[in-house]
Amino acid sequence: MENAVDLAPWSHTEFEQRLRDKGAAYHIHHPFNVMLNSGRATPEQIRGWVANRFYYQIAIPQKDAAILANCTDREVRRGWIQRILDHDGHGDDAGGIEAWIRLGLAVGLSREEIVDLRHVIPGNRFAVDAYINFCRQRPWQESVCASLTELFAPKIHKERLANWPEHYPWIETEGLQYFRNRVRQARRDVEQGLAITLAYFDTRPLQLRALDILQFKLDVLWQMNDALALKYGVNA
Ligand code: AHQ
Repeated sequence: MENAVDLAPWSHTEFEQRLRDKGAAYHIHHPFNVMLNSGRATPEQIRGWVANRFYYQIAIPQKDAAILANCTDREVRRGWIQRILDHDGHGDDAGGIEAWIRLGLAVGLSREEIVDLRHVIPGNRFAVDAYINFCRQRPWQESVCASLTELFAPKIHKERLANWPEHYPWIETEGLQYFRNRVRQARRDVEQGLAITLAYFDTRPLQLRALDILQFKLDVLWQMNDALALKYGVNA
């Protein structure tokens, strides 16, 4: 039987560190992503990745709208709504979904074949749908916690920006604008998401639940890469 001290909640510092430690399972370490960022991907594998990740990109504002719909806290909603504007666009800013289509054009896809989702494979689709449905059905605080895979996202965006121009000179640099935008936006997103998570998950059982939620979202991203590896192969 654990003693009472073991059941006390972790401090915010320790809880945050345990969330960050789960980064070991982040998709930056998936063989398909390692292949992409080490210059070993073929144009066909890159096009497959961009076309399938588009299904994730268009899911983001939908899952964020689901979180807003479930959220009863006006202050949280005032902050969270920015995520929808970031992806759908706002005013003169065409938004992240349009920037992702720009990436698709830069890697040789047509706008039509990106937006009609003809290249989206089942394992990718089902992983993304699991994330949207999680955010529709679970308490909004759990969906906020699930977004914290973005703790690890600035690194992966910076890796692409550093490596792709050298490895894939055939991809015009304007196509990488999405990743440039996300380095800043991910940092801002994480500030809000982490503060909500550290405050809401305030008992040891809730903190353990938070780690399981983060693992679920890590599995969503990992599964997307598994499906791509099966479909397009992974070059050693
Ligand atoms: O471009 C990404 C993005 O806008 C988001 C939102 C966030 C969420 O709310 O779940 N997660 C996320 C991610 C984006 N890009 C992924 C990538 O590898 O380019 C990483 C992904 C994430 O870390 O969850």
